[in-house]
Amino acid sequence: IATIPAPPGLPVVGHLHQIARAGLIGHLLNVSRDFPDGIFKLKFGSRVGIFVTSADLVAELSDETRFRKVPGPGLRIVRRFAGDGLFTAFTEEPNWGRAHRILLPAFSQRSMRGYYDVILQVCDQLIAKWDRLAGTDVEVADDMTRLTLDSIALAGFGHAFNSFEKDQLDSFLEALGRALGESLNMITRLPIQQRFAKKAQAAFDADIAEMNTLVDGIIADRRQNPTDGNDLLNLMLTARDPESGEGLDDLNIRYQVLTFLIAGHETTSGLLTFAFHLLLRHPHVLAQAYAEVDRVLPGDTRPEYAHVAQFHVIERIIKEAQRLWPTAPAFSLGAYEDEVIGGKYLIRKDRPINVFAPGLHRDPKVWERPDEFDIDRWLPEVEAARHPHAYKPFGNGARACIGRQFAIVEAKLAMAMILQKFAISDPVGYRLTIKETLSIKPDAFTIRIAKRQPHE
Ligand code: MNH
Repeated sequence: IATIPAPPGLPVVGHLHQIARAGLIGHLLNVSRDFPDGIFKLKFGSRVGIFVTSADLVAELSDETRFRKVPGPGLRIVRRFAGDGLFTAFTEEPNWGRAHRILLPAFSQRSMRGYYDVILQVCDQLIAKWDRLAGTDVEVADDMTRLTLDSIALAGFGHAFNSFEKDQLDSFLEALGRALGESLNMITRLPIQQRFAKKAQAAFDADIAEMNTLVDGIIADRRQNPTDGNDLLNLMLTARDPESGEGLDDLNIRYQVLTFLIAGHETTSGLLTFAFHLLLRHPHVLAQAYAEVDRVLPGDTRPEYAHVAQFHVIERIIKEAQRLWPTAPAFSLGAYEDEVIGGKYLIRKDRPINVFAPGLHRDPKVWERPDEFDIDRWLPEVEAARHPHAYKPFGNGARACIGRQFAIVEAKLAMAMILQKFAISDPVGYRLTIKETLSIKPDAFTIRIAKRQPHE
């Protein structure tokens, strides 16, 4: 049995003081480069976090007979507002299996076809806004957030945020942003600091109350104005678990609605923002994307659902963006019993151990030139030959992302529609800095947009 290696740190705070500078994700990425075996631990005050970045070790952790998702410290704080909703539930909690079985039909191929028209409608609003702004610089993450929040709210719950009609982002997003930021603060604060953070605690409670007010309004509205069809909210309100015969209780429905409003927009908007950043850094790939869009959607062709499957270059761009900058950068697993991984590292039963995706996605034993943006890694024959556990942007197994099809369709459609209509450029030469909540996105990234001329 070997001890899990750690970088040098200070006795009381451990490695906390080193984190502030590069941000948690940047710090973990830096540290992971010093541990080519792909496992290390860091001390956050009194707590120890174990991080895994080797594809071989992740293959073991992905064995669902030995390990399952166990929410780590961050998600345990998010449980204060998302409770036992799908994302933050422990795998053994009855409401996880119940909600999983009830909501899975909402992500079938047939349902996706239905959501397509809603997503298209919201993409139209983005395009209309950018048409008005043509010739100026736009804040990419903000408009991607408007797009993804509005589409999950409309497709899942029939709720119209109408974010593109407003200059300010919805106040729900501000409450959420502060609550997620505070969740992150809480896990990197020492217990003594936490006791003195009374103001932050009060603000956290107020932000949760504001989010609940919105969610309760959405639920009450549907109860008063029932609709046909099996969108997410109708399934939550009426469907029964085929296994137990039970439906979801009112508190759990509140948790699920909030969970989908959060999980359904944060990561997809970050993905699109990273993808545009990477495209502007790699003009030859951007040119390939334009060529594909002009081939699949010549002139003013209106995109249809069947077109989405034809965007192969865009799909590879999205996959490669998710490799370098997976917007849900970590997930945690726990062993059912004490386990040894890699033949020598003891993993204690139920103790959360983190898969750090930006590190895994650059495991030097799997990925050549790991820091390089290269969409040809996703040519079918190249992808087929790859280590099966080297890429986990959507998590693993039964607890993997339930919304991944929704996210991919939305990201592909949005990127195609933007490239069909606009020439994009980066006149300031943006240098990537990452904004971390629990997900990651490029901070303060703007691009210049111009209407494309017919012959361009
Ligand atoms: Mn999503 C779980 C990443 C888009 C709803 N999602 C996960 C997990 C990852 C993830 C990783 C597993 C987390 C863990 O193991 O702790 N999700 C993404 C990314 C995108 C994304 C990178 C976009 C890109 N997710 C979406 C969308 C929706 C959604 C869109 C909803 C429409 N995700 C969820 C839900 C879960 C989840 C719900 C929890 C599933 C479960 O545990 O049953």
